[in-house]
Amino acid sequence: NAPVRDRLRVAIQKSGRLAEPARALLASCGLSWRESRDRLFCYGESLPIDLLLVRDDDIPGLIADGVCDLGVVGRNVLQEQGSDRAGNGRTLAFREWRALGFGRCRLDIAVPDGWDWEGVQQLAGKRIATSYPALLSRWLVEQGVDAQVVLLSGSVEIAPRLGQAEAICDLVSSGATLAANQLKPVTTLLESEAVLAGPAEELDATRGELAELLLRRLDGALRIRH
Ligand code: PRT
Ligand code: ZN
Repeated sequence: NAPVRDRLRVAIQKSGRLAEPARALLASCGLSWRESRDRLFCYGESLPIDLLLVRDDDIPGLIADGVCDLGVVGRNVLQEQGSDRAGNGRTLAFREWRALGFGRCRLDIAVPDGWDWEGVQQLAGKRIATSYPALLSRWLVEQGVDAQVVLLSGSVEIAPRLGQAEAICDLVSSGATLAANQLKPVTTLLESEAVLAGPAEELDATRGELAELLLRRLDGALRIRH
């Protein structure tokens, strides 16, 4: 059994698109921290709520393992890892607690500019490059389309030009990256934004109360923003 913790631990991205907005949102909830020298851990000063600074991809697993209580992560990452776990028959240990309204993007299918798009059946028999294999596979099954998923960890948008795939499934915000690669978005699998993720089951009493307090302040801060 893990030792009892009486402080709440929140994982956020160390660097990247969600790092600063996540800190700013938590600061607007009245949290303040003292940073450790290695900048991986921030000790909560105003409240017993600490930050762990990590890769976004690690956040769902840290919550599932109970290393962290909460996390700020893209819905795309949370759902990808959730679908992957579900596909492997594991119980879902984390879920979305709140949508946070920043880091908005879409997970889209994009095809070469020159295609006349007639619908998802056009993807049958094609190769689709993505970093989101679980979400894409589930969507293809739902759509009844038999296509091949090609897993790439990055630079997905150049896969069609390299001949690795005919289409891609990737995050899009402005669309500039697609356009620069002669691709066009044709359908959306997921509308994403940063979310507060937490365990699927309740926290113990002490951390549960801290989480409640944080949620109340968060809801107040989010109301003011919108
Ligand atoms: O180092 P670490 O693993 O923590 O970071 P990362 O590089 O995996 O993530 P990061 O910082 O790039 O993104 C973190 C989260 O931001 C994502 O999981 C999304 O939830 C969210 N987000 C919002 C985006 C975008 N918008 C976005 N546009 N993540 C990535 N992109 C990429 C996209 O993949 C494409 O390459 O930006 C490019 C497209 O942008 P446009 O504007 O040209 O369409
Ligand atoms: Zn990442």
